[in-house]
Order: sequence, then C-alpha cells, then structure tokens
Amino acid sequence: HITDVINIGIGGSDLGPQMAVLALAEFATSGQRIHFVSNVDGQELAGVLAHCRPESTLFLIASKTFTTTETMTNAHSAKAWFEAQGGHDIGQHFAALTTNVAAANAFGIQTTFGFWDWVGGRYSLWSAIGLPLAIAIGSTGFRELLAGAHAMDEHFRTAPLAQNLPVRLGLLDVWYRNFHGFDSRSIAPYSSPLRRLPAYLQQLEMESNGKRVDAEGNTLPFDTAPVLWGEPGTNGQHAYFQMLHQGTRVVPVEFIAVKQAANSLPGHHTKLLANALAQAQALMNGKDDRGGHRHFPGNRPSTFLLLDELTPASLGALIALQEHRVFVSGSLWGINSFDQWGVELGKVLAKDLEARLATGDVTGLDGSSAGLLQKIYKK
Ligand code: G6Q
Repeated sequence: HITDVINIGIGGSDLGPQMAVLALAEFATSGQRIHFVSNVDGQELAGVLAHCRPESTLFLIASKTFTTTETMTNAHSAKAWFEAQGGHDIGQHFAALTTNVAAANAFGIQTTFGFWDWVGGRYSLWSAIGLPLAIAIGSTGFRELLAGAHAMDEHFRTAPLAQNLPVRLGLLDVWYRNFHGFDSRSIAPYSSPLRRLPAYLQQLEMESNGKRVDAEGNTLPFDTAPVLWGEPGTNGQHAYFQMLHQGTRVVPVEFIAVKQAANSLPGHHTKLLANALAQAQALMNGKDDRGGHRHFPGNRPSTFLLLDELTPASLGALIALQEHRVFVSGSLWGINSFDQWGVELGKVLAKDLEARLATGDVTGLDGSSAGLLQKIYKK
C-alpha cells in the first residue's frame, strides 16, 4: 500500500505538477501524500525521506532527458536509501517520466511513462510529467484539467482577436513593456491554493521570452520579457505592496481571484475578495494628499482575472491562457519562445566546476570564480 509519492524532478519537471497538486488539493482522491524534491541540496530529499518507509513509498523520477544533475543525484540517493532501508523490488517502487527510456532502464527502472522530446519542460504538465497530479486527483480529474485547457486552446484558435483572451493579454504585455517601459509584472493570486503560481509563471514567461535575439539570432532593438514575481494575497499587501502603490516605478499587477470559496469558514472569503478589489481600486485611483508623503499617485495598471471556481477544468484553462499569452508576446517580439540556452549553459558550467571542486584546480578560471573556489575547496 503506497502512502507517499515522491516526485524527483526540477524546473519544468517540477514546477507545473507541484503548483497544480497544491492548487487542486481539494480534489485529491487518492489520500496519498505527494512530495516534490527538486533541489540538489540534500536537505530537501533527507527531509522528505525522514517521514517515509520504503515499502509504502513510490518514487517518480521526472526528467525529460534523464541526465539533469540535480535530479540524477537525488534519484541515486533515493535508490541508495531504498536499498539501505531494506526496500525490495525497485521495479515496484520506482517509475520514470522521461523521453530517455534507455537511461531509465540503465538506472534500473522498468516502468516508464514517455512523452515527446519536442515538448519543452515548462510546457510538459499535460504530458506524463503530470503523473503526480493524475495520482493526486485521479484520471477523471486530470482529464477535466486537459478539457479545460483544450477549451482555452479552441478559444485562442477561433475567437475574434478583439475577444481573444491570450491575444489581449499578450498585446497588453507588449504595450506595457515596450510602450511604457514597465520592466516587471507582479502576480498576485488571491487564493492560497494558487500560492506556487508565481513561481510557475516566472519560468513559463522568463524562460520562454527572456531572450535578447530574434529567432534568426539578430540582436533585438527592444526589450522582451519583464521580470515576473509575486506572492499570494493578502500576504503581499503586508510586505511589498507599499512599493506598488508609492514606489518610483510602475509595476503592473495581475490579480487572480476565485469567486467561490472552497472552505466554509465564515467571513474569510469575503475579506479575501474585498482586499483584492481594494488593492486594484487603490492602484487605479490613488489618494490625493497634495504631493505629501501620504500621496498615492494612482493610475497604476492592473489586470483582474476572476475564476468562478478553482477546479481542474478552470486551472487547466488558466494555465493554457498563460501559455498562449507567452506565445503571443513571443511572436510579436519575433523570438523563439521554445528554447532555453541560458539553462543549458548553467548545466555545462556546473559540471566543469564540480570537477574542479574535487581537485582544487583553478587553471584558466577567471579571478572571481577562482577566488571563490579556493575558499570552498577542502584538501
Ligand atoms: C524547461 C527547462 C528546464 C527543464 C529542467 C529539467 O523548459 O528546459 O526547466 O525542465 O532543466 O530538465 P529534465 O526534465 O530533462 O531533467
């Protein structure tokens, strides 16, 4: 009997399913605890393993390439833990979500869930990478998520441009970025279950459109993806919203609220929604204090997305909306939203430095990296 499912993956093989499992906790059907381990910092895996037993744990090794260092390191440690704790039958307790079946087999995993190697990690929630979510909410729930996304796909494909949500959002993004020079966007989900949405959207937009050249490699003469950041509301209000209201730079805010409460605690949801409305109102209208320090200039733009309810279908539609919007702005900027050479460079450099940390060799390194390496290197 499996009580714990541990998804080991990073980036696109972590952020989507993790965000969605949290968002749809109300729809959990399986009763299993779903854990996400991404960081190569052993604290993360060790912390989860401390509460698990090998006979009741299922490991999902989520890696498109099955070569990512963080994931492979965690996967090997998980396997070593499993064996050291007297676990039997790796075949029953480890599965891989990957396009590299041969590498998974070589690792000792026979059960593999495949997808296509042309699917970028950050767009892979809909594929086998969504398995932890499918385990959590069941296949019916997962199909509802897909159906909600499909409805948004069809809307994007067929709706007239003036009513087309991804088109309108993408145009707005370009308008803010290039015509107003706004260099960031704050994501404010007024919904605790959507608390990992900012992290998910950060990757979706900044990895897709954080590019300085067009698809042919020509340097772009204008700015592209803004910085995305944010925390759930109302928490953000008690932290950085001060700057949004009275700071020197304008940051468009994207409010995401849910009309229907998923809990029955009296008063909470009305307060939550009232705060979301109040913030949008204050950003827009400001408050006149004749230029004194209590003056709020107002005229600060925000977008308000309202879901009737947070369900698998509405979450699917919300995520598909964001994917298509990134495609729209990326297309207008003429960039390839589907590569990620910055991520690849990090992977290569870390391998070189890992080898140097074992030997202390700094030959050919820049002074800054050499200095740091010498501080860390232990003889
Ligand atoms: C996603 C990125 C990146 C990727 C991870 C994990 O679009 O390319 O976040 O998902 O680096 O890669 P693997 O799934 O291959 O381990």
